[in-house]
Amino acid sequence: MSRLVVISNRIADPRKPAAGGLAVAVGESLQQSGGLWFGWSGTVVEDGSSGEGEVHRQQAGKVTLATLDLSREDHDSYYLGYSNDVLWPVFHDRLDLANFEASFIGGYRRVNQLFARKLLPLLRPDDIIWIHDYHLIPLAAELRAMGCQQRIGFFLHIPLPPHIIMAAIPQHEWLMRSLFSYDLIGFQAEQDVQHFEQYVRNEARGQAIGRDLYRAYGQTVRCSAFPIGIDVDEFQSLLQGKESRDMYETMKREYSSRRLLLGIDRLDYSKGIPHRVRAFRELLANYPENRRSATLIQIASPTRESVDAYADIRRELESLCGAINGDYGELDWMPVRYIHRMVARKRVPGLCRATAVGLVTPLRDGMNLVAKEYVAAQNPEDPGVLVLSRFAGAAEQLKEALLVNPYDTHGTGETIQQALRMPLKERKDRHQALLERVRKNDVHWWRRAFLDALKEAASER
Ligand code: GDG
Repeated sequence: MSRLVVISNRIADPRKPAAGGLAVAVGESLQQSGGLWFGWSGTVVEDGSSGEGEVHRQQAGKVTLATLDLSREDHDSYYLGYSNDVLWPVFHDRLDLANFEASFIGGYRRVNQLFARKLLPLLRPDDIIWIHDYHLIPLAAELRAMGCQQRIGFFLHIPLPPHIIMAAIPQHEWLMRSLFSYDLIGFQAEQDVQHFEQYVRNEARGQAIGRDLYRAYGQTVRCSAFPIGIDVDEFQSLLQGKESRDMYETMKREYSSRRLLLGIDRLDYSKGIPHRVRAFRELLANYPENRRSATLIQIASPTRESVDAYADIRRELESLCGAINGDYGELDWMPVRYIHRMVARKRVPGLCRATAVGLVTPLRDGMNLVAKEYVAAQNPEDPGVLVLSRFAGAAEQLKEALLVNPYDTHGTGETIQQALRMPLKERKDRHQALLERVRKNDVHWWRRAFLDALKEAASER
C-alpha cells in the first residue's frame, strides 16, 4: 500500500486533542493509515542564521512527524506577511485589510523552496502527497521543478475568492499557474470551484475541458469540491465524558431561567463576531421579552495576536460587549458573557448541548466546523437551533439551518428571534435532517473522497 505524506504549515501530534479544524482533520487522516506529516516546527531561530537546519523527526504511533525551524526573516515574511497579511484577508474578500508589502513574496517563495528541498530526500517513489492550505500553494511546483514525480494533491481550507478579487494580488498569476502542478485541487465548496473556473476563463484564458477538468498555461488539472466534515462519533463520545457532563450541568443550573445563545470561534475578523454581537443587541432592542432571559456566551479563542488587525477586533469586541452589558444588564443578568480564552475541547460538546441557539455567522468561511459540531452535540429530543451565515462553505450543505446574511444585523436579530421561538417539532425535524448530512459527509468520507479522486486523477496523467 502507498504511504500517505501530508504537508501543512503546522503539524500536531495526532494522538493529542487539537483545537484547529485543520489539525483535527489531518491528524485523523494520518492516524488511520500511518505515514509522514511534514511542516514547520513552530520554532523561530533568532540567531540570524538562515534557518536551514536539520529536519527534526519524531515518531507518534504510526505517524512520523518531521519538522523544520524557520529563521526570523522567513517566518516574518512567509508566515506573518504573505500568508496571514496577504492571502488570508484577500481569500476572505478583505482587500481592505491586505498589506501588499513587496518584500513578503521573497520569503513565501523561499520557505516553499526550503520545504521542497528538505522533503524530497524523505520521499518514496510510491508516496501519495497531500499538501494543505494557502501557506503552501506553490509547493508542488517547487517539488516538480526538483524532479518529483509522485502523485500530489492540494486542499484549500479557506475560500477561493472571485477572480476580480484574486487579481488584486500582485502575484496572482504565478499563484494560480502553480496550482496546475498538482494532480488534484480540492476546494471546500462548489462556489470555490466556480471561482476557480471563472479565473481560468477570464484571467488565464483557459477552459473547462470535461468533468472537473481544466486546461490553462499548457497544463491540465482536475479540481473539485470536497466539503470537509467532522468525526461525529468522536465528538459525540465526548458528551459522555465527565468534562462535558459537568459543563452541561453547570450551565443548565446557572442559567436555569435563561435561554442561552452560543458563539465559539477563533478570534478572527472573518468570523463576524462584532456583527453577531450587534445582531444580538437588535434582538434585545426589538424584542424586550428577551431581556433578563437571552444570554449570549461568546468564546473567542486567541490566535495570531501579533497581527494588528487582531488587536483591533479584540478592542472592538470588548467595547461592544461592555456597551451592551451597560445598556441592558441588570444586577441579576448579564446579556453577554465574552470570554477571550480557549475552552478545553472535552468541554465543548457539553457547552453546545446546553444552549438553545448556536450562532455561526462568519462574514466568510471556507467551511466552518463549529456549525457541524453544534449539530452533532444536540439532544435529538430537544435540539438547539443552528443560525448559520450564508457565506460559510457549510451553508451549501446545511440547508435546514436558519441561514442569515451576517452583514444585515437587523435581519440576523429577527432570525435569532425566530430560532428562540421555534416549536419543538420544527426544531426536531430540522435537526434530524442536519445530523444526517453531517454524518454522511463526515471527516472519514472527506479523506476517502479526496484520496480516491487523487489516485484516479494521477492514474489518468
Ligand atoms: C479553517 C477554515 C475550515 C474554536 N474555539 C475553540 C475551539 N475551537 C475549535 C472548533 C473547531 C475549530 O476550532 C475551528 O474550526 P473552523 O472550521 O471553525 O475554523 P478555522 O480554524 O478557521 O479553520 C475553516 C477549517 O479550516 C477546516 O478545513 O472549516 O473554514 O477557516 O473544531 O471547535 N476548540 C476548543 N476551544 C475553543 O475555545 N477546544
